[in-house]
Amino acid sequence: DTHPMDKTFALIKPDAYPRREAIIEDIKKCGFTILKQSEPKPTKEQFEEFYAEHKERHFFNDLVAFMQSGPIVAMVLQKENAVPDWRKTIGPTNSLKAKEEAPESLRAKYGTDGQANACHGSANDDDAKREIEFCRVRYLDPLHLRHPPDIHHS
Ligand code: DGI
Repeated sequence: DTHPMDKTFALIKPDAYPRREAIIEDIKKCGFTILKQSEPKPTKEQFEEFYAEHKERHFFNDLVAFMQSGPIVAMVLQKENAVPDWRKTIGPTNSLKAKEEAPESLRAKYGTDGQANACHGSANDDDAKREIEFCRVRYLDPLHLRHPPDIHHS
């Protein structure tokens, strides 16, 4: 028998960063435990890798530029059935559709349209594992290495 994945990866995107505190309250109210939280600053190349599955899509360059347009919050969320439950909590990809079909969803409440949609959530267990690991090894930990304490500059 399988052990269900109880963790998923979430981002608060730049458009919703100013409302991150309200979103984090909603996340907790929905029963998720925030295991890790940080404000990474991925490079353009790191976002291109994060969204590699979309690299042939017409919106790819806009998507990468949007993700780099301001600060983000990265989180590892834990809950029973974390992956599908987080997808349901954020709602449909396009915030305009979310406002019609799932008005309580985070993309309805905090997003604007098909690009500025407030939140990211892993689509499946494999993506969740990859994205949690990607964030850990590629831009959470290295961030601190790229910004050493001031003592190294003096
Ligand atoms: O897994 P999702 O984020 O719900 O959706 P996805 O994996 O199909 O797309 C990833 C992100 O790419 C999505 O959150 C917003 C952006 N995106 C998707 N479709 C379009 C888009 N952006 C633009 N500008 N136009 C699109 O058609």
